[in-house]
Amino acid sequence: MHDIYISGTGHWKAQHLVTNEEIVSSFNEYVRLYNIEHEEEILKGSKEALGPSSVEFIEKASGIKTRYLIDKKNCLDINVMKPILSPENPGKISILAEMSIHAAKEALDQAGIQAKDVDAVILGTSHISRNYPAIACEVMDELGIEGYGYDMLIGCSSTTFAISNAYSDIASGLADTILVINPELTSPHNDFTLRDSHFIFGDACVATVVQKDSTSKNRARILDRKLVTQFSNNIRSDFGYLNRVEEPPKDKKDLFFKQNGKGVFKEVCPMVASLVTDQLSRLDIPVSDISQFWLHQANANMCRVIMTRILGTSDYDPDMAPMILSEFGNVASAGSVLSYHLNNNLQKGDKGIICSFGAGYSICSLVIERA
Ligand code: CO8
Repeated sequence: MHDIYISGTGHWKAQHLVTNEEIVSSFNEYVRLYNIEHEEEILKGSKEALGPSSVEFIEKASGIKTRYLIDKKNCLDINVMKPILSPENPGKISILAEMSIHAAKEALDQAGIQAKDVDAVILGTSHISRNYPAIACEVMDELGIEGYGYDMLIGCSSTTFAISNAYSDIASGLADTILVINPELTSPHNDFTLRDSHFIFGDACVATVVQKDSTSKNRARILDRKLVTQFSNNIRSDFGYLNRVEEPPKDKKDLFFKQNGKGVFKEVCPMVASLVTDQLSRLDIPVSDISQFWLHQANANMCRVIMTRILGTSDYDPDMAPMILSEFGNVASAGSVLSYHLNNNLQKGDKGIICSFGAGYSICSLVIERA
């Protein structure tokens, strides 16, 4: 059996930084005007008044301070409250492919290889912009990669599950080098008029080179993978091709990302902690041997609860579990690998864990060792 490595990672982030102050100010103005416009119905009790958002709530409840969005102006414009993008068409490169290529080039550079060395592209994401042709095929065409490629979706674990697929393909002899790409353009699917979630998401992309017998100076050997899914409606998106034929049709608002955030928090934290603890015990690796954890970036409190359960103490160095979400917000499946990409302090022989958790539910933990 050959050793299989993460030999390089790369990223793309949207151009515009949006602060909590900016997003709250736009939301609260939207709320003020909504409540004036619907004053009569609110007084009659046929409509509920909307409540204001607050910077203090967001920072305390989530740990998020800023996020990068692809179209700040329109997301904050109270008459628009969404990004506006030009139509996708066969004559131009798609937006997801564009983000992907940017991140892929950095990952290839870091791995010290070229596009022609890649045998396959696995593109995992929470939302895909079209059904076919696969964005992976478009990326391969643009970069000059020959072989096979496909798109896959498993919510916030799309990145780690894609890395695991790459590992399996390499282990089985199907490929030697696989480029995993995870574009997460979340803002088109986020309801910026909803107080519970208007602040959560950011737009970003990561790419990872998974490779047999890598000689990259950045390489980390994948020691183990543990994956689990458990069905839950607590994080749900009903947007899909059946929307067009549903009778009665769904209200547009029902098609966005929706979650029962408290339910997710309560159910997922113990699942993640026991999955990682069981994995380490099966591998006979004491938790004290793990130098860093790059956890899914959904909520800072959630990460702290999970770390406390895994370590058995809340007294740990924050660098052990870097929190990029304060700057990037929740970037769906890109979060754990983005955290690894930006905060990898492993020295030769050190071990770390990349762990995602999210919609599905879906959880994946990858134990790695710096070579
Ligand atoms: N400002 C002020 N008050 C607010 C706000 C706000 N913005 N939002 C809610 N409140 C109010 C609530 O209405 C509530 O009031 P009341 O007590 O009167 O009912 C009160 O504050 C407390 O609300 P919550 O109980 O909901 O607050 P929490 O402390 O639970 O925090 C969070 C809410 C931040 C959502 C938290 O529950 C959380 O982060 N949970 C984890 C969720 C999670 O991990 N989700 C996974 C995310 S999904 C994902 O990662 C990928 C999905 C795919 C991408 C989708 C792209 C769009």
